[in-house]
Amino acid sequence: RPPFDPRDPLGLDELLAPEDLAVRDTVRAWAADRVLPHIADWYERGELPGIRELARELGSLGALGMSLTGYGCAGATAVQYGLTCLELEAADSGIRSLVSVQGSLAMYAIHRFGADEQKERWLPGMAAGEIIGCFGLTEPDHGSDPAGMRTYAKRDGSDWVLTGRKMWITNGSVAGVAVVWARTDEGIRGFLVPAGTPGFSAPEITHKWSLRASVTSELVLDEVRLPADAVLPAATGLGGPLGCLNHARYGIVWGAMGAARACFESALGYAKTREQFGRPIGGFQLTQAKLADMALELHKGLLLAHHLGRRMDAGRLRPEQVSFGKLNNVREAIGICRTARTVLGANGISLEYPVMRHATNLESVLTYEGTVEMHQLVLGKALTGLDAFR
Ligand code: TGC
Ligand code: FAD
Repeated sequence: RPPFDPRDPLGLDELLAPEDLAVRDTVRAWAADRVLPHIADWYERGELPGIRELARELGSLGALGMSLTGYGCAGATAVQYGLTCLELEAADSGIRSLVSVQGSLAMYAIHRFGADEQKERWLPGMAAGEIIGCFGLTEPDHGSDPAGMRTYAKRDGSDWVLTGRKMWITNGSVAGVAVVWARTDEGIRGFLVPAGTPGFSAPEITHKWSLRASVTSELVLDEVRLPADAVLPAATGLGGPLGCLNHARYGIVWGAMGAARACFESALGYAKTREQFGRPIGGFQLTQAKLADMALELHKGLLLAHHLGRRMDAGRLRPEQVSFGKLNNVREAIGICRTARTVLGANGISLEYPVMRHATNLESVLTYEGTVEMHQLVLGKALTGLDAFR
């Protein structure tokens, strides 16, 4: 029998091909070198300094638009993309967010719905990390219910003129191109708005207590005039942006388990060395119960992520199954982080350890890409056939 590995108690590594392991190990080594030594400091300062350099390095790793094909994209499998999200989020959710928004939202939208000229213009630079993208769907008054968006694009001759506001947009202030979803007389359409277009600005949102090492912005569109070829031709209706969300939510199914893994490992290491009442706290039954329960949810979550990845690679992944994974894994990950924090006692609230940082990051992950309640309602509708959103 193979030995029991506390890092991989179910033997899930055996599900991975050598090339999957190579991707995972490369990204893990990059994050250990480029993110982990600095992340507590970045987090405390509420900054992601060197974001452009980090984006270029992630581009060199092939992590941007990773499972897309052509235009300099790596053409990796969904499982490999998932492993990349896992390793990046084990460092910090902010780094995984940078990659999710770039690849699964902005690049994915252009790749899936764009004209050939739009793909040629934007995708190679985005895959290389030379151009950062953002994805503007949420508005100040329309988050869970994007169908009610107010941002409006009207035709003026062959031009489009966009007016409105987007809120909570990851990468917004550093983006060279914003994918902006707007209401038109023909339904919801997607527009490519280059940074610097007159009337367009992206002020950064500050005073966040979560995802502090991530750029989050407002997008202000004040009579932004765009040429006819700025619209994504193949996306009409809310199904366009929601289709992109499936891909990003899938990455989060894996990513959340990365944050959970980091917290579990921190708690396990701490429990074996921290002594109270004359012996390691890991020797107490109550601590062992916590560790066992954390390990259960962590590795069940990884198994689920793997299963969904295989389905995505086979072209058989349904949006409801993505909701299943996002709902379960983020909710369980935040539970693991909170339990890990208790194992660390007072040290659990210190930035010297990763648990509080991950736990507060996951508060955003719980909300973005569809809140817990939205995914419960998606599943509720799929189970009952009854729509409870309205
Ligand atoms: P509904 O009537 O159900 O659907 C409208 C049209 O969309 C289609 N559709 C989907 N298509 C593909 N994938 C999905 N998951 C889809 N869900 C729905 C649907 O078939 C329909 O198509 P058609 O052709 O019939 O018109 O729409 P609804 O208005 O009832 O809303 C459904 C609901 C609530 C599930 C949806 O609005 C929703 O998912 N709300 C949550 C919003 C959300 O997730 N926002 C995320 C913003 S981006 C973000 O957070 C990035 S953070 C990234 C980071 O930093 O990592
Ligand atoms: P609301 O929709 O106002 O919801 C508030 C509460 O009401 C939630 O608990 C919700 O579940 C509940 N609720 C709403 N409707 C119902 C219902 N019918 N039944 C039961 N409960 C309901 N958006 C982007 O477009 N692009 C981005 O890059 C992006 N990045 C983000 C980064 C960060 C750090 C954060 C925090 C958010 C980001 N978002 C982004 C926005 C995110 O997608 C939204 O915050 C999210 O969709 C929820 O919208 P809301 O905040 O307006 O909450």
